[in-house]
Amino acid sequence: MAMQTVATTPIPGQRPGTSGLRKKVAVFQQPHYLENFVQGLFDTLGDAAGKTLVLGGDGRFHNRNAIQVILKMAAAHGYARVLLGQGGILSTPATSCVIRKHGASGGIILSASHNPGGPDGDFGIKYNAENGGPAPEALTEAIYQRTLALSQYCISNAPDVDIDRAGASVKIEGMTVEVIDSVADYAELMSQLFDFDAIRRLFAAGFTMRFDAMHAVSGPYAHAILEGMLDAPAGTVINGVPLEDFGGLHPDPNPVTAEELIDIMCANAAPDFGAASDGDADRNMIVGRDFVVTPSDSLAVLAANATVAPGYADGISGIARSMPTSRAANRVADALGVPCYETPTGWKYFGTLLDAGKATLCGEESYGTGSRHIREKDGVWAVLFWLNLLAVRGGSVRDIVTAHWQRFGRHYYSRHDYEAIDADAAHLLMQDLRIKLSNLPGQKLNHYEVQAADDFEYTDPVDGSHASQQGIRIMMTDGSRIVYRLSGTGTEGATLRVYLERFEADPAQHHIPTQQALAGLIAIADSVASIVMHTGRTNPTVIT
Ligand code: VG1
Ligand code: CO
Repeated sequence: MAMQTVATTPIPGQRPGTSGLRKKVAVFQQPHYLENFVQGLFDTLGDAAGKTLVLGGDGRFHNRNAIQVILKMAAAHGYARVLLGQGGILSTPATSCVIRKHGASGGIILSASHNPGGPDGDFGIKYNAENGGPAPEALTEAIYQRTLALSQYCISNAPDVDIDRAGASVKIEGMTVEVIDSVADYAELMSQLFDFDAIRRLFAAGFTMRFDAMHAVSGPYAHAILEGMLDAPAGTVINGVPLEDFGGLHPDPNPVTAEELIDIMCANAAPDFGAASDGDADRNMIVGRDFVVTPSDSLAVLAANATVAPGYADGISGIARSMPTSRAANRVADALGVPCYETPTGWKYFGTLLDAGKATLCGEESYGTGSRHIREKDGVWAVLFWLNLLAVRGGSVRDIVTAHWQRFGRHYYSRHDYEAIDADAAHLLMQDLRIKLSNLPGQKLNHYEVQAADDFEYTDPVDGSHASQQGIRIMMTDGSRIVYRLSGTGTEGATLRVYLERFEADPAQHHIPTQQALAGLIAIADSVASIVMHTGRTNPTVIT
């Protein structure tokens, strides 16, 4: 075994997006590609003596190769210890949990999350800091700058290590690799937050559920917790074995891509409760019998009922939501007398608020919900929270949500995605919109009137860091909104996201199909931004 220094040259384009560096697998397979990024990361982090790194991924194609490379580079960089998920498997929330529980200095997660996998799919790498949360913008930018100045990387020439035996401890140079159970620490944390006895009684009484793991990393967690610890019947978890290509499917838990679950939940004799999670298990979709819960509503419902769960029995200090997420959570925060923070898209912006105790629950419209228990959004956690709520309150998912609307009013909400459009055309669309902003207030558009229009900017109330150009908002006098953003997680062209929201106070008007309820705003969204003209698309590729 010996350390080696390998000459390299900078590779352009290694700037992390909303959640890490994501590229096609073929890009990551290029010589030095992964190594350059990891060296850029380690150089930026500095001295690793005495430090522990957590390492794992969502099991997608290229995961196992990348794990071996990173282990050898971590050894060369001087880490004392790596906690490695067995088989290279650790969900994003489990990584956050392990970092915090074991006092690690940070962790590397190999995942492209909800993006498809397999040899022709996507791969990704993200770094989480000591608090268990995604690296803040300043750190990811420093890593990127470092990748532009590299001339070499360091790696041990040790043989590959066996990553499949939990409990094993192997040495690479001076570094110890401990292979840990991928699920245990996380499952223990869940048992501390939720009333497992009540959920066990619910299943014992005949409550039925399907959890669609989408052949992604939530499978082992859902099996161990739902069927193992909570005695849900075998077969509750479907598609529960992680596959390198997710079975050729798109591991994104929304009603379009999780079609199998939606079909099950809409069939006769559907189970009482359905849920799905994404590639790295940080997202969740909640479904009742013939009833899909929007993520924005899910956050609001959990916030309004948080005290049913033992981990939140003392109530919540505040809520944080990403800007495009609906303001259903604000109404709950107002009723509870706690603040509701509005942050840019991406979980990294919640970290400071959680660390400072300002927010207890956080959520994004993109099927992400989480809390102070870790520093990532957490799919299985959200599902357990709903189970705890159903066990305590009784009734159906539909009952709970419609009662919530009756009390707080309903925020009709939808996101229209235009995927893989030409990147230049997408930027031009946003640029044109920015030019129009100052003229919009006061304009009458159909039966709406624009009250304000801006490009969302954010100053972190804890550390003062600033983010600009985080999404264009058009706000109407009746409280309706249209938001436009370009995605920061795609790997092909650009993706335009259009977020639509309309508030309806009158319970007699709560049963309109969502797209119909939003039809007026949808038409305005297209005409103001000239979406058809810029993108050549007459319809979105995905509607959630
Ligand atoms: C999307 C979502 C965002 C989420 C991010 C990472 O980002 O909109 O809310 O935090 O994915 O989720 P973007 O930039 O494509 O809109 V995950 O589960 O892919 O790590
Ligand atoms: Co994810």
